[in-house]
Amino acid sequence: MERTIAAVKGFEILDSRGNPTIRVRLSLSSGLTVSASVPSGASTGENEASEKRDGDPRRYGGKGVLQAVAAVNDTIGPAIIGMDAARQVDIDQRMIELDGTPNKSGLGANAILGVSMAACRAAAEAAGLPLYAYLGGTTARRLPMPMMNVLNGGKHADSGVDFQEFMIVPVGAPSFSEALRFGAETFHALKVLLAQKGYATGLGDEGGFAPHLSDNEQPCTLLLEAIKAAGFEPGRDIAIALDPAASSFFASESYRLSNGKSSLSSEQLTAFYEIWLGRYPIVSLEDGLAENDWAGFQHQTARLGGRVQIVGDDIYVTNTKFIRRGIAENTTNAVLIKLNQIGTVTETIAAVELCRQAGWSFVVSHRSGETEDPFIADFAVAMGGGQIKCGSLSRSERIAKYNRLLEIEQDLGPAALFSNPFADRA
Ligand code: 2PG
Ligand code: MG
Repeated sequence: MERTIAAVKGFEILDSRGNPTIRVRLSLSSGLTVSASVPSGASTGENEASEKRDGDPRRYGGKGVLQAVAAVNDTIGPAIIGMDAARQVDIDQRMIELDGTPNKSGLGANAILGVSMAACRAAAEAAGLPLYAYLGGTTARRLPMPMMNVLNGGKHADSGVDFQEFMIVPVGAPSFSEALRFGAETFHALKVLLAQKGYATGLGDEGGFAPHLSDNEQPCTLLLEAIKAAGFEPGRDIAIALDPAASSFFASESYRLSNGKSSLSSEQLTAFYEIWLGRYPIVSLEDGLAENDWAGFQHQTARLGGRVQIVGDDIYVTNTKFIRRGIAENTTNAVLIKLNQIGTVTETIAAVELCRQAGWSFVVSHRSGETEDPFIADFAVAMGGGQIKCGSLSRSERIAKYNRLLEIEQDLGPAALFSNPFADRA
């Protein structure tokens, strides 16, 4: 059969931080060859599927991925050669069995995901369909609202700001391409503003600015100023989304904010966010609390969930086991979806399906260490959830996703849908 997997080859490439990651090239018996590349996080959840790194200090400071490459070439390849590339569930299941561990630490989630994505892309191409239509069906046509991380802090920058991501969300844009324009114009206005105020305009890991600021709130006021300077109205045209990534400043049972020199309980931190909701047009709050603070999240969702989207990232790690608990306990009202947190396309789609069943929203997401592979752009359209976060308006590994979404918008023509996912919360 033309769709039969004929060859699988993994090798080391570099990600956007200059660290090794894995690329898989997969060929079908028809001769068709595709590749897929795996991203890597910095603020990782402790329950994420395990990314295999060599730990050999003589290569890339221990970050080499030659063992994961060997897993692809010596173990996974021989086991899936001969399989139909369109049998995604079977291929993913076969790799899970070969791995034999609960967190994919046997072969490495990076090895497994590279093959999973490559098989998916090969099957789409063999079917003569763009990836978004292959995965999402012929009626997949919703372009996602982008959340664009224009100010980077936390583990993605060296800026003294505890909170990791300050994102702009062009809720008033009529189309994806206009949303991108709103974002880019605000990004440029922000640069001018930072320069005028004497701040550095160097970039953080996700392509947003990373100035040294005096506290965690200053980024929000700067965003408001930049939105206005670009000629938009905060709230109506462009709203704000936050990912404090609170696991990264949680220690010894409290939240430690370096700038304020304060140590807050989970309820105090939620009260702090509540004040911000009154001051800024915030539509989405991701990882406002730490990954094991289930009770804190439940309280936060009860208190703020009617006004703002409460997104769980590190707490769920795209794993249906944790998302199911979250749904049962009303822990949040939305989930961040990252393919490499769980390690296969099949399991990522299962996480999305669980959100859909519960009536929860979900946000398809990049990692802070990315490659030029735009897989998640197609994936977001296929899943139809209407939200994506893939970084700022600079750095090609981020722009690759936006440009692919522009291409999909062109492809769909007048059939494309785009709307404000937060309209009912306004
Ligand atoms: C996050 C991600 C992506 P990282 O926390 O949501 O922005 O960061 O990839 O470093 O985990
Ligand atoms: Mg996050």
